[in-house]
Amino acid sequence: MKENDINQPNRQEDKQDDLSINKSDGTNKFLTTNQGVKINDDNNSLKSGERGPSLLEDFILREKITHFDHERIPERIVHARGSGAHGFFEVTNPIPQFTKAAFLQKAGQRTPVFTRFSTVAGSRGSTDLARDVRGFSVKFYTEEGIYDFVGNNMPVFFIQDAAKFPDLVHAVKPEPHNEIPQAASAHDTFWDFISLMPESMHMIMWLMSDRAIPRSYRMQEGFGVHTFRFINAENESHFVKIHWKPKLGTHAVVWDEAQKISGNNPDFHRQDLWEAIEAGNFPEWELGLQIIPEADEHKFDFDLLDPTKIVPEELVPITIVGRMVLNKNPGNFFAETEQVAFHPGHIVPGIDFTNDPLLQGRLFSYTDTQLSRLGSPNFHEIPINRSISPTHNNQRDGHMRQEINKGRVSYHPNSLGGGCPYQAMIAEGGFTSFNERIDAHKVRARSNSFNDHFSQARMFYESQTPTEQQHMVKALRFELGKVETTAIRVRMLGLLSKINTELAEKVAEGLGAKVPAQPEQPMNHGVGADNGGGNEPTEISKKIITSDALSMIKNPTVKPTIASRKIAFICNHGVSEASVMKMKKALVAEDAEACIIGPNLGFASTAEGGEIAVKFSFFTSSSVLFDAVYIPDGKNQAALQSDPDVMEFLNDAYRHCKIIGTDGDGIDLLSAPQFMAKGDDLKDGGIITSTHSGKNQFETAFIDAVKMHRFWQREEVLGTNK
Ligand code: HDE
Repeated sequence: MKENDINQPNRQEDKQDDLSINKSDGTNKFLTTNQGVKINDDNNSLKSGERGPSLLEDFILREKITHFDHERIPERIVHARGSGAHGFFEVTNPIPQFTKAAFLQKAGQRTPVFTRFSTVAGSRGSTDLARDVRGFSVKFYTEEGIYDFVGNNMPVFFIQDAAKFPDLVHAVKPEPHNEIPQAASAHDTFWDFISLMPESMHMIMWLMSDRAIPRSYRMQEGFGVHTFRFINAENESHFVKIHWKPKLGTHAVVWDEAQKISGNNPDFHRQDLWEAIEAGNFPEWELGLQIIPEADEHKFDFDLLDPTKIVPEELVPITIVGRMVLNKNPGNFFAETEQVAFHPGHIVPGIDFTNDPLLQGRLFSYTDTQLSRLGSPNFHEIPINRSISPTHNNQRDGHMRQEINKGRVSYHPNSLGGGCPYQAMIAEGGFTSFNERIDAHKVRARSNSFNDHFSQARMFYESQTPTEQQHMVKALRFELGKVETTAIRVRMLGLLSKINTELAEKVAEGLGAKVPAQPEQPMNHGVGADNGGGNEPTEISKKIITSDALSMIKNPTVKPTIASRKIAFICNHGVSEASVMKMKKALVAEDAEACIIGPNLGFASTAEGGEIAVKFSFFTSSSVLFDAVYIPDGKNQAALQSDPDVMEFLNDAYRHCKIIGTDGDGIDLLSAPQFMAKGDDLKDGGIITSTHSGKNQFETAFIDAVKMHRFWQREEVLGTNK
């Protein structure tokens, strides 16, 4: 292991080399016990006679079964379901003026990372497509030790104080008496809690938006949520909000689609991440920072320490400082993705905390949880968690200790060990906390500056396009529609009316309920029994603005790309090979994937007398697993109308506002009235045909349409926007 030297940044290979120490491969090796004894018969236990009882002395059987019995560890209390990948972070715009963190000093400098994405509420085996927040954690193996970014795909949180976290999680998890429902917030206990927690309203707006059902882990943003501090070499502090911006843009599926994906492929996001990396479509994000001088701390009409607030990008623009590329799948899910242990308290010199009371509580929780999950204070020695800059200290022993510390000295100060390991001066990289002045009474209370719970919730809702707003209305109708207790629904309608009356009215209409004239005052909310102070909502701030960055459709970072998108080619026997190949070539040139679907697996015969390989059949596949549909030319294409699986495929694609392209006679498959108004009049501009687009530009017209992700105007035709 090399000495940690900030002039010698770690390379991605350094962590891979470090992991390789623990890798094992049984190829061309004898089967052995854990004690290294070669096994002669792994199929039969030792018995007293061929038909007799097994013998206790069978150490091979005992070892194998015992190990198996203990294979499982407790899943994460939250974020149990996740997927991870290796990669690197590269500085594009060094910021030594803001931080002395060694890994952010030089353009082109790379740091190995391991990144894990997750849902929050569901168990390890639950669906990827739950309506939920997504965790976004990045372990940076820097030359100064581990820095963990432990964020979410939404920039705010449900609660303002760590004391409420166990309550929040108890409320959202399956109800304790019957453990129903799995990976879903649509149930009474969650909305009971939320309806009594006005501070959660901003987060609820995000959770009810399509951000909660991403198209892919690769197409979601990441946010640090809390305000952090960056400290430079002069010990000056700046407040920082941390963002990850996906290179592929931020995209979601629609709720009906999400539910169907959960049935068709509950591993949809996990598989998407895995396959993209295997195919060389390496997911990439830009790291952006909103940097706020210390002197501007009180400049905003919200508190920078309040994790239910964002700093609108219009007020403080984002500075891009680097990029993260994920380019290597884990070799072993358990060893890497399951055993990785993130902690917002893993920081390096140049990064520090603020007094956000949610963050402060997290600083306790993450080590504590690893003790029960991974079972020992030595979890930092597990290969995926191991720092690749050297570690030396006087901590000793404990369960499963791997390190063999030399010598008789395990204390500091010492003379017998020459004073080693010695403390580092600041100039030598020694960590010091930011020297913040604190002069206060000890109180169990919350600052009044945390009291405005509705302005930013309203800003979020009013920044969305009508399509996105309608999706939120429907999400709320769905979620509250699953709530059985009427009083909870009504209480929620009261809170929604404080965000936007039209929103509340529309949700109420779907629920067959009335918005209460006077929203119910939440019980015991944030107020201690005696102090009378606390956190009652105040009047809404006057300075409401809208922010395009909050909408996924208007977002200025929308990227015009179809890279890695999966396009379903609907092919009957007799399909035109020329029509298939021309579109396939155009898509591959854009790094998209042409997925041939046919009546049966294997091959489809072509009009030209040849065959094309068929990877999916209409029976094994479903439209929700693809981004768009292409129907190539071919005399027999229309005959597929008699196949209910094909029609379900097309109806779903149409309903989910996907782009459908047809070449030549392919359009005949769409002759049903749900696609065509009359004759050859198309129902909408999301159907791109070779005749309408002009033969030469057809492929380009189709690709440009797919770049829009979805043809949302179709919802008006369908009436699904009601
Ligand atoms: Fe976490 N959170 N959290 N959290 N969190 C955990 O740590 C906790 C919060 C986040 O991929 C746990 O190792 C408390 C906010 C992610 O392994 C646990 C509070 C944000 C992950 C824990 C919060 C997060 C976790 C469970 C409120 C976004 C998955 C297993 C005070 C900024 C990390 C574990 C991974 C995991 C506690 C709130 C993000 C129990 C007490 C806010 C991405 O320690």
